[in-house]
Formats: sequence, C-alpha cells, structure tokens
Amino acid sequence: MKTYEKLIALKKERANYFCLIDPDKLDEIQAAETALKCEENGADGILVGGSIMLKNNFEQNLKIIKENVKIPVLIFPGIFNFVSPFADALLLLSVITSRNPQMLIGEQVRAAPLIKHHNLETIGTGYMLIESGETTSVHFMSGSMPLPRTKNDIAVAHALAGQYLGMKIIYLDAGSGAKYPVPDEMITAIRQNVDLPIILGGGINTPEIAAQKAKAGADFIVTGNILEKNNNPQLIREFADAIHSVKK
Ligand code: 1GP
Repeated sequence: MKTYEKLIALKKERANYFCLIDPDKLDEIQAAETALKCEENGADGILVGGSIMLKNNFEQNLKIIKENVKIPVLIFPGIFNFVSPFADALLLLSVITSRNPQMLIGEQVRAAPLIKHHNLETIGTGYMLIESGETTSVHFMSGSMPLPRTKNDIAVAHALAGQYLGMKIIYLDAGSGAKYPVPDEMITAIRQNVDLPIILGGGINTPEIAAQKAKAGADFIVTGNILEKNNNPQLIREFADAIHSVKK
C-alpha cells in the first residue's frame, strides 16, 4: 500500500499525530531514540526536515529513523537538497501562498530528477504559510509573504486552487516556533470547502491546543519545536491521546 493511502486510511477514523524531527538538531543516536519514543507513545508518523541544513547528517539521520520505526517516515523538505531514498515518501511541497517562483516550482524542478532516480513516492502538497505574529524561519528563508491570519476567504481560495491543481494534501503552517498557531476559524473554513487532508503545524505547544486544531478540522497535527524543548515521553503521549480523542 502506498504511504499516501495509509494516511488516507488513518484520517478516516480520527485525527492523527505527526512528530517533526529536525536532523540538524540531533545526532544519529538521538534521532533514532527520539523517533522510537514518538512511535512508542502514540505518534502516527514522523516528519523529517528543517528550514536549513547546517550539518551534513540529513541522510544518516533519516536512514536510522526509518530503520527504527514502523510508522510512516515522511521527508518535509525546507529546501530540496532534502531528497533521499530512506523515507516512505516525500511531501513535495509547493508554497502556494508564495509569489516567489522558486518556491512554487523552481525547487521542485531541481529535486525532480533525484526523486525519479530514487523512485521515491511523492505526495504533492499545497503548503500554505500563515501569518503568525512574527517572522518565522520559513517566512524569511522562502522569501514568501505569509497569508494574513484573518483572511479566511483568501485562505479558502488558495486551498481550493491547490485542490484543483491536483495537490493531494494541504499543509497549513504558521512556521516553526510560531507565536500564534493557525486560527481555528481558518482551519474550519478550509475544511468546509476543500476535500483534501489537512496537515496543521506551527506553534502547537500544548495537547489542548492540538486537540482544538483537530476539532476545527485538521486531520494531522504536527509538533516540532515543543518536543525539542521538552523531550519527554509523557508529553508525547499526552499530545497523541488528545489528538486521537478527536474522532471523525
Ligand atoms: C513547522 O509545522 C512545523 O514547519 C512545526 O512547527 O516546530 O512550531 O511545532 P513547531
């Protein structure tokens, strides 16, 4: 079964939990241990990626993560030198809220021959960057103005455009460490208008907020930053339980 089909099956039952691991911040042993801890405490998938690569350890970390867990391991590329065969699939992002052609199609063209070479499953992802109260890494690095957080109609139009362009998932992101996560009203407005699965991330700091975003209509909730600050299995379990309590 393709990884995308597994995700679709997961989202039919309940909301799901993804842990984001930034390979730049961990060595191989820590990456493997963190991924295992996430799996053992209820995570439904691991995203691997970051907005910059300072250390040359992406591939080694991805490989060891993949060897240690059974849940899907997805590449979440901040930049497209994040292509590797050691993943179940790659979220092939196009930053559909951007007007920077490099983020809309340029990076993807660079990555495509390598994706083909590795015969890597891709999941076309309409990535929407939402204003979050301050400049985030992805805002700066992508040279893309975030979508204003009160403009639900514009957000819906972007998500619909992603759907009509054939994207398979919408990723709503306030950016890592965001001061304010994506507003509930915006998630619900997109949920009511678009059939695609919704991944939601950026500034999700408590299990309560995670559950709230799932209730608003997100199918997959991502946490990254909070687990880097507080790498506690109990907290992972609390996130997983809160998110899984939101049934479809
Ligand atoms: C960032 O959505 C992810 O792209 C996760 O954000 O690190 O704030 O959890 P956090």
